[in-house]
Amino acid sequence: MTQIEPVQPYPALLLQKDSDRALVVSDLHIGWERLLSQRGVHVPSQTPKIKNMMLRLVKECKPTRLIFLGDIKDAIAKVEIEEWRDIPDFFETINEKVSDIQVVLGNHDGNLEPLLPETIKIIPPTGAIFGDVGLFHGHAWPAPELLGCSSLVTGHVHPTVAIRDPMGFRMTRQVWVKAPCDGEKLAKSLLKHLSAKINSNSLSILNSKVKGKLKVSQLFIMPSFNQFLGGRPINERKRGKKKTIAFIGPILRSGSVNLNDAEIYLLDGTFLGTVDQLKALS
Ligand SMILES: [Mn+2]
Repeated sequence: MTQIEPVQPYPALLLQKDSDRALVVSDLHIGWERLLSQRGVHVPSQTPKIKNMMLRLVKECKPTRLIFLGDIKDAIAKVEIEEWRDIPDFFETINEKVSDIQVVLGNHDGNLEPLLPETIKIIPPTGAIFGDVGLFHGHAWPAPELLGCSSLVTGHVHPTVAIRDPMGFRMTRQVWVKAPCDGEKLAKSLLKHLSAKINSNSLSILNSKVKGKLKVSQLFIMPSFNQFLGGRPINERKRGKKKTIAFIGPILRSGSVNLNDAEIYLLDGTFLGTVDQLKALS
């Protein structure tokens, strides 16, 4: 059994299996200030704040491994000048505290490799496994092996909840999403996706690989570690704009994740209700 526990009140997850403890964070988007600066608002680098929060968590949780679940960078393909400075410095400092660091690549992590110390293990977007938990960023399909884990963890959508009060004011908060996931439906969609890419012989091998130990039954979506970022209100009533649909990634689009019945929690652990219940408030 792998224990899965949000670290209150942080956007961080602690996984425990025997004496192994993995601390998971997602969506740092280091260098996001550049967007402000391009529009004429200049603020100092916010990376020290992200770094300090990380150091505090490491001290508190004493992890044996750190897993970054994608979108370390903010610029999608390019490497901006701020990132040349901030990203190596961030990882060198953290690496002094925890030697085992894995980075699962997200959609913003083009050309990230040269910025990371050599000791850091880079993992493709198809994801990593820790105990009974499959971890991937969420913009791309996971590897079939991950479906043999009972829980999946992703980031990418920066989930928030939006609540409108009787005065008409709207507040949004970062949230955790815990959604039921139909493993068989997910396996079928994944195999369909793979069959378009590979020949039928390797497909039958994959088929047996997934079916033999299909276990996945729930999906956790992590809040972004960078708390300055905007997010997508998970209880939004109107969806359907092509752009949003494309953004949520293949696993949420596959129809195997029951978002309506997903449980929504604030970072301090407060249970708010299901997405369906919260839709009336958005
Ligand atoms: Mn992303």
